[in-house]
Amino acid sequence: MKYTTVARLGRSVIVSLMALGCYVAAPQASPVAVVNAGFEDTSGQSVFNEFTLGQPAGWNFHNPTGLIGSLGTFTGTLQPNGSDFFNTTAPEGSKVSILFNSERQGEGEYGYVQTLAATLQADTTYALTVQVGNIASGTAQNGAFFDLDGFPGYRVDLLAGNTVIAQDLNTLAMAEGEFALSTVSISIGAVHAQLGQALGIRLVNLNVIPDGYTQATSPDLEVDFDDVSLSATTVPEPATGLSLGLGGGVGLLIQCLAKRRRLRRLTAAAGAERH
Ligand SMILES: [Ca+2]
Ligand SMILES: [Ca+2]
Repeated sequence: MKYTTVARLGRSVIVSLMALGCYVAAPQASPVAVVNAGFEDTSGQSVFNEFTLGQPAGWNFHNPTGLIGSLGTFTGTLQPNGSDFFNTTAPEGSKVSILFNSERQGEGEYGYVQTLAATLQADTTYALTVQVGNIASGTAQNGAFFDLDGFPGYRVDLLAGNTVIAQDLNTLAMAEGEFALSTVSISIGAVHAQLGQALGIRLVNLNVIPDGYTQATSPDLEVDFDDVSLSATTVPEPATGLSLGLGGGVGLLIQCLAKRRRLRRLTAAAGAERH
């Protein structure tokens, strides 16, 4: 059968389904709550020039090699002014999170992790987006110069329980002073080993020394994150969705017609009983 014929038939089936009142709405993406998703809540942190230093509210540390807490490693936020460090202001709100170190370059990854209230659901597509920034060298408000040449790499993990179910492993390449949007998505079917386990988001500075440097000569290494967003879209059951193929659409049309015939028979029977 030619494609155009199939397409025409497909349209006819959909139009017929709608005319018969069998229309099924397209699935809608629902936001999944993330605490302090834009790092604007700096409560508990100390102010240092255009930075705040400490642990962002709602986020725990991912600290497998103990970098966080050691000399020269700083977490918290930066308020980019659009000229120093970044070519723009923050992608969301006025602040971005920082993962900075100047002493332990190349000694393992570190970052932030948040366990969400939501749990992994069957028949659902998840989409996680995060702005990732490659901070440029610059001078802070107190006149201190920071050499931030190069980029140490990043990773964004979507977790269920302790298991990574999807990730972006450093696929973006940002110029100095630029942000780019990382997207991680996964469709969960009827069966998955982590169903019901708490979802989580992990944002990582890979802390890899840029080419051409050693630890002794390495610039300070920093990755910035902002505007974390997770959505969940329920995937329709195969028998009821409009995303099914032509054969499935015809099947649904037949089901719908049969249902209408049954209703008509019941209505006629009820009418006959009343007379
Ligand atoms: Ca922000
Ligand atoms: Ca840089």
